[in-house]
Amino acid sequence: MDSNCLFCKIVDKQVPAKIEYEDDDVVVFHDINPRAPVHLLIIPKKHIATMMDVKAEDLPLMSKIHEVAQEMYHKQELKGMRLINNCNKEGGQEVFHLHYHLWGWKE
Ligand code: DGP
Repeated sequence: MDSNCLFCKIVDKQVPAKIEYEDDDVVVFHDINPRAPVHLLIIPKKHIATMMDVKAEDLPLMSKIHEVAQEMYHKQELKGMRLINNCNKEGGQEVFHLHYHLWGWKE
């Protein structure tokens, strides 16, 4: 855990969030500023700053994130979704803890 990281604080329940799903590796919560009818953030519990910091040893975690995205698709009864990662400031990243935006549409 990085004590200066907002999303680590959400993982640690120091900062409240509307949590949709949690297991040993991953947390899913609603984005505070939704940009789609369903806007979830899927994050690893492990602090990884950006997608470019993902290592080969993290590949099972990346696979898990995709599995959880599929689960959220069914749970939210979506008909379509986008899974988006903003990488680095120039790529629009504001929070430097790896996260995937799940934008979903029910119709
Ligand atoms: P990005 O630009 O990809 O780093 O997206 C960061 C997202 O995090 C942005 O859509 C807003 C969301 N966000 C920022 N602070 C909070 C917070 O305290 N709680 C929740 N639920 N979402 C947050």
